Amino acid sequence: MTAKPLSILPDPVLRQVASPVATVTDAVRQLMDDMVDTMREEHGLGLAAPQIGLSTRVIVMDCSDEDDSDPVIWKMANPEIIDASDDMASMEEGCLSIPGYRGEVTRPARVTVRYLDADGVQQEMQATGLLAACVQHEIDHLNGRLFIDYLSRVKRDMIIRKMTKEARFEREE
Ligand code: GNR
Ligand code: NI
Repeated sequence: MTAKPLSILPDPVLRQVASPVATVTDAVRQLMDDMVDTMREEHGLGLAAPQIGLSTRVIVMDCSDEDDSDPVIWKMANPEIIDASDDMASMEEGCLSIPGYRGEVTRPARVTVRYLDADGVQQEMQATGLLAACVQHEIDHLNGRLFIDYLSRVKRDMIIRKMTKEARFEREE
């Protein structure tokens, strides 16, 4: 059990475009497991590697589709959205890297994602509902994008300003 410390806005790692995984090695599997531990400790529905300071294209999720009865742990390397519905859905989102803030985000209601699983085997998943919002939120992290980028400029700038002030305060303490 190795939960890692979270990267918090305005940490620049959250704004970098993460690099693809070349091969799913034991080190990548170890990273996936550490991310699951971190996600659970922080009570998140998902986590992307940049959130623990690593600019690499790995995500994990602990959420299910509306029609899935039992929760599923997803571990993905190099996830890619290969299809998205035209119809959109709105959901109140939060982010472990932006603690204390939430906002309504509108995204495609259904997506198809291609990824490598923990064995390095290429898979495709179809997601709707919370899982669809979650996987898009995590893939955004790999592209340096955060849920606040979907809010109005006023809201986004307010959150960035407050989080930047808080970070400065914590450094000076
Ligand atoms: O815990 C989380 N909740 C959440 C709610 C709606 C849409 C996406 C998410 S993901 C988030 C955890 C997180 O920050 N993942 O990057
Ligand atoms: Ni997040």
